[in-house]
Amino acid sequence: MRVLKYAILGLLYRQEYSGYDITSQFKQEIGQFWSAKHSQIYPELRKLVDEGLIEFRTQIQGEKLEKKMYTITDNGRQELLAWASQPEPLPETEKDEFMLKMYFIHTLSLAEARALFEDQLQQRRAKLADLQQRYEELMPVFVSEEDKENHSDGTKGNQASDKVSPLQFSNPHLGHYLVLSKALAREQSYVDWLERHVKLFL
Ligand code: FER
Repeated sequence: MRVLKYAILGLLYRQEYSGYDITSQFKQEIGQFWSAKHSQIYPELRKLVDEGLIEFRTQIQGEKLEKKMYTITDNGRQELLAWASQPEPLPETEKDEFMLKMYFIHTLSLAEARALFEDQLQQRRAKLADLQQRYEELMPVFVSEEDKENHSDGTKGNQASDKVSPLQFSNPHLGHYLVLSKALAREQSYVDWLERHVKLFL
């Protein structure tokens, strides 16, 4: 399935973007949880135009530079909704090469096993810290307008440490919040598991 097709339609669902904007979105945001080959984006845009799912207008930039600004068509919106509303089967088992090494842990000496395990713990902690930082940066947009009004005096709520979902379905950042909070939960659980077992190697 051309999942990239839906990722592009999803981006264009809310607003107009240039090919460059779409590539940036993949680098900065979507690419954090959905890897795509950036070289595939322009061919995919061309295909979507041919299929009538998106269209573009040419915008003049400066003296002679032109850029294509893409928008979704009604057909594109329909295809996106047909895809997004479909129940999603579980993905194939995730390939975590570290876990394969764990399965074969007895190929290593105790010291080698400890080094491998501790290195993984360090990397997972760093990743968790990055995600936590991202979450705190985004906290202001994750808080509903209603909550902002209620707590504008700063007496309670709106702390990044409030890990309860402050969002309503109507919040346009709900999707981002869901993806990011899932990543946080996953990394926290990975770190917890590593910390619980590191003593096996001491
Ligand atoms: C983000 C930063 C990180 C984000 C997602 C991630 C959607 C990570 C996701 C993952 O590791 O699964 O802003 O936004």
